[in-house]
Amino acid sequence: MLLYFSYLLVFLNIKYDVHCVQSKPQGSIRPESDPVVPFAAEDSSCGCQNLKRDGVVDIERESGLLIENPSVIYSKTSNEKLTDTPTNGKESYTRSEMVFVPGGEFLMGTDDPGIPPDGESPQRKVHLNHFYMDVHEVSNHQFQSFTNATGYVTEAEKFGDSFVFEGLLSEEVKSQISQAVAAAPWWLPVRGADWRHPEGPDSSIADRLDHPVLHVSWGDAVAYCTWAHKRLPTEAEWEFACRGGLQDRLYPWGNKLNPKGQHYANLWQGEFPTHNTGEDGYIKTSPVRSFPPNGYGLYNMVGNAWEWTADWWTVHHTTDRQPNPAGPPSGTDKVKKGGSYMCHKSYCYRYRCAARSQNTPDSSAPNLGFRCVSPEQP
Ligand SMILES: *[C@@H]1O[C@H](CO)[C@@H](O)[C@H](O)[C@H]1NC(C)=O
Ligand SMILES: [Ca+2]
Ligand SMILES: [Ca+2]
Repeated sequence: MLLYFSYLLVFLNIKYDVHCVQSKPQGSIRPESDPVVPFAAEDSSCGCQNLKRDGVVDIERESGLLIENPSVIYSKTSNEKLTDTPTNGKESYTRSEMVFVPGGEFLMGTDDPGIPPDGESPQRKVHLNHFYMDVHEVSNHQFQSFTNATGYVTEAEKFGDSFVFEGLLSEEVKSQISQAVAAAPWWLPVRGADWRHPEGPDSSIADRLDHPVLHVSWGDAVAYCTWAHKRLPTEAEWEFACRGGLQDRLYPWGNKLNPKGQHYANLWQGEFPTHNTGEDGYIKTSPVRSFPPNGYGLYNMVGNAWEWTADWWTVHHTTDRQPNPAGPPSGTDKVKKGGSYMCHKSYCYRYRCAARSQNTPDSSAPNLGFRCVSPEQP
């Protein structure tokens, strides 16, 4: 914690200019050679990760939500498909549509890492068996089917709180919070914040049932997938799926972030952290079927919500060809992939297929969800 604090002090002088920090898994130490440089694209100090229940809070700050009237330049053509989420009938929600991902050999990671300390490199040959994957992030409605059927209580509900951005909170909720996280004052542990109440007790998912479920821990995600007779993808499966059949490209659709001026993912536009223009149509999450799907028919692999994977975190990878790699046998953090609606290149260039980040398994956050896979058609 002390060590962590010393990193923070680098940033914490100017309120609202502070954007993010990074903490390493407990016990590990940031190497001297790993510069802490905010606002650089290759910045390793991006805080897209690490909300920890021991009080170490660390994630990109959603200060854009403090803006009262964001200009929403709705990108119609890129979002045309967002309304086709099946909202009639529980069945379509409970049993998510899945697509076939063919498997085979692919190049995992990159030799041109955007954020070297994240262990994006080396690029390495990986062979995967085929599998089926949910076409979109697990939605609130789907998760509700699960909890209705099983009575499952999420970890955030058991803990009684989860982290929420200050900018998202109502004045009433804010006024009731006495404990802030000293090291990261923009993150507040909010009593009663959970998947049903993403911004605290006075918020609701009623108007976003087709958005990704949030505030779910790794264990919650595993419980859901198990219930659905599925499992979490390995990091390799997730990355293979993200690439959509393309080789060595940055994004699921290619190398250009905005082909023909269109948005292909729910990210952050504008200045981080002061202004989220919402140019892609969304300041917060978007429906799980928004934006064009990739070559395998998968929606929002990058952006919208981060997605848990099955693997424990490591930054050390063998260059030997690996068949169906599943990560280290143990660890402290789980790998998450894809970045979120809060990612901007200036501080969180992690909305690339090779990019990765980590959280402790009991973490829950307002920008972290998941989707499941299955070896056979369920
Ligand atoms: C879950 O149960 C609640 C309360 O009975 C109901 O309103 C809701 O529609 C149910 N959701 C699903 C997905 O079945
Ligand atoms: Ca957005
Ligand atoms: Ca996603």
